[in-house]
Amino acid sequence: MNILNEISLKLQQGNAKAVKELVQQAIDEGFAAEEILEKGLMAGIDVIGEKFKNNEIYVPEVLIAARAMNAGTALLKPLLVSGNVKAKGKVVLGTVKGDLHDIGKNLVRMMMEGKGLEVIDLGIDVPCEKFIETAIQEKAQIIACSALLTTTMNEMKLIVEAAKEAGIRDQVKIMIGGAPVTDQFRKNIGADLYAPDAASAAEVAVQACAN
Ligand code: B1M
Repeated sequence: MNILNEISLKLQQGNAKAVKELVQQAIDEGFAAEEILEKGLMAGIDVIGEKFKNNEIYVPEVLIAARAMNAGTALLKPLLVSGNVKAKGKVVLGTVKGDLHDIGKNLVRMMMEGKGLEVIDLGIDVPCEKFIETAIQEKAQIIACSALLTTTMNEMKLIVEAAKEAGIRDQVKIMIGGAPVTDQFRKNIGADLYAPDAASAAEVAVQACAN
């Protein structure tokens, strides 16, 4: 079996130790970090998501798979984040209130840092006020919000409104992303930037900070 398929399979089995070993082996064999991420780790977690949706597995299994995913991404981090890059802007990043999903957000952080942006990561379940307060204190150019649930993505609209109320709407760009989020949703809520994945999130953020 191809090593990337093996990574995907071990991740689905929640075997963090094997995932770590296989990811290291794939790195040593010369696979690109992006390929290991996409075709190994992400392929595996997508199968988990599908099974979860169909009630074939439950939260504990998903959590164990998420732990294995994190073990794999930790090894990829130094390869995805290149050093020696000068900071080009400041981003306040977090997963919105009510939402505990952080694997995608962590990838966004990795990629943004890799492009030289300074990222203040507020973590998960971040209330709207915290995003605004931190953006003001830190004079950030971008508030970047991640949401994985259709029930929590509406928090993003509240963040746009809160930025208006706080009088910082013209000083900070609001960027949104996460599996259920689309560019149409961005337009609907009046946010500025949308990116479908972590790599483009970093590119879009760098561009926005340069403007
Ligand atoms: Co949850 N969960 N989960 N879950 N979970 C999903 C999201 C779900 C789609 C599964 C399913 O039904 N198929 C479903 C959501 C349905 C919906 O709303 N439409 C779901 C559900 C229902 C739930 C619970 C409600 C289940 C329950 O308790 N009954 C519950 C909610 C808890 C809460 O948040 N309040 C729950 C819990 C969990 C765990 C805690 C067990 C665990 C999270 C662990 C963790 O994150 N530390 C978990 C997981 C792992 C998943 C799946 C399987 C995987 C998510 C993931 O990490 N994907 C997920 C199914 C799936 O997505 N296939 C599912 C990999 C990650 C790299 O992708 O986060 O999409 P993603 O990030 C992408 C892009 O979206 C983008 O970049 C990344 C790729 O480069 N991106 C951005 C992300 N943020 C961005 C921000 C940007 C730009 C791009 O700009 C700022």
